[in-house]
Amino acid sequence: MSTLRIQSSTSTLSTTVHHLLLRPTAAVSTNSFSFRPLRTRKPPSLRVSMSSTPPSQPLEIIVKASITIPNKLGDCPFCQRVLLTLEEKHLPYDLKFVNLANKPEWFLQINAEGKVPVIKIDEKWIPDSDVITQTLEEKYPSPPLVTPPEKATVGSKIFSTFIGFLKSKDPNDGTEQALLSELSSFNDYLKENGPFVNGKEISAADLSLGPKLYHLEIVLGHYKKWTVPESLSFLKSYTKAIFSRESFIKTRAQPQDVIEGWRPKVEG
Ligand SMILES: N[C@@H](CCC(=O)N[C@@H](CS)C(=O)NCC(=O)O)C(=O)O
Repeated sequence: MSTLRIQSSTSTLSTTVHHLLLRPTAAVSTNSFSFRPLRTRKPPSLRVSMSSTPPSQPLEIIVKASITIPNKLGDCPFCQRVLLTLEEKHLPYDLKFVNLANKPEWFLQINAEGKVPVIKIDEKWIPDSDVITQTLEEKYPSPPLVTPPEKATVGSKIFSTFIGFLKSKDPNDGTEQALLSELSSFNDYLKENGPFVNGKEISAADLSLGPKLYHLEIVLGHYKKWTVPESLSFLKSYTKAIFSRESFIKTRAQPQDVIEGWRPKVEG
C-alpha cells in the first residue's frame, strides 16, 4: 500500500492516498482520501445514546471523480450533500473516486445501478443520498440536522426548473420565468423564516439545496450568462452563507468539472 500524507497548513487535517483491496477477488486501484473532522468534539453528554459515538474507522464513501484533475472530487451534488452531512456531523470518512464514464467492475458489484454516492455503514453498502443522509441521522444523531417534515420540501422545485431553463433553446418558452418564480418563492420563504430553511441553524434541507444552487450559479453563469437577480437578497445571503462554510469549501466541486458535467445536457 503506497501512502501519501499531505498536512494541511491551516488545520490538523491529513489527507491520505492509498490503494486498497475491497474484496478478495477484485483489486481496486481507486485512490482513497481520509478525512478527519476539522473540529474536535466535546465528549457526548450523558443523554446521548451509544449510536452517536463516531465510528472507530472512517466511513468509506464512493463518489464521482473529477474529470479535470486526477484524484479529486467530481461534480455530483448528491455526493456533496452526503459529504456535507458527514462534515457537519464531524464524522471521519474515506473517499473512493469512480470515473462515471468508465465504471470499474468492483463498483458495479457494489451498486449495479452504477450511481454515486454509495456509503458503507455497518458492513453494508448503501446507495442514494436520501437514504444515506437519513441513515446517518439515525445512527449519528448528534449534532442533529433534521429538517421538520413540513419544511423539508421547501425549495425542492428549484433544481428541476433550473435544469429546464438550462436545456431550453427558446428564450420565450417560460422556463426562465418558471425558475425565477421558484427562486422568488424561496427568497420570500427565507425572508420570513431564515436565514436557513429551518431558521437559525443549518439542517438537512440546506445541505441538499446548497450544492444544487452552487451548480445553478456556475452553469447558468457559464452557458446562459445568467445570474440570480440582486433583488432576491435573502437568497443571495443564503447562498453566501452556505458556500462560505468550511464544510462546503472542503467538499465543493471544481467549477470546470461542474461546467463539463452539464455540457451534455446543454448540447444534447
Ligand atoms: N437519487 C440519487 C441520484 C444520484 C445520481 O444521479 N448520481 C449521478 C451523479 S451526480 C450518477 O451516479 N449518475 C450515474 C452515471 O452518470 O452514470 C441520489 O440522491 O443519490
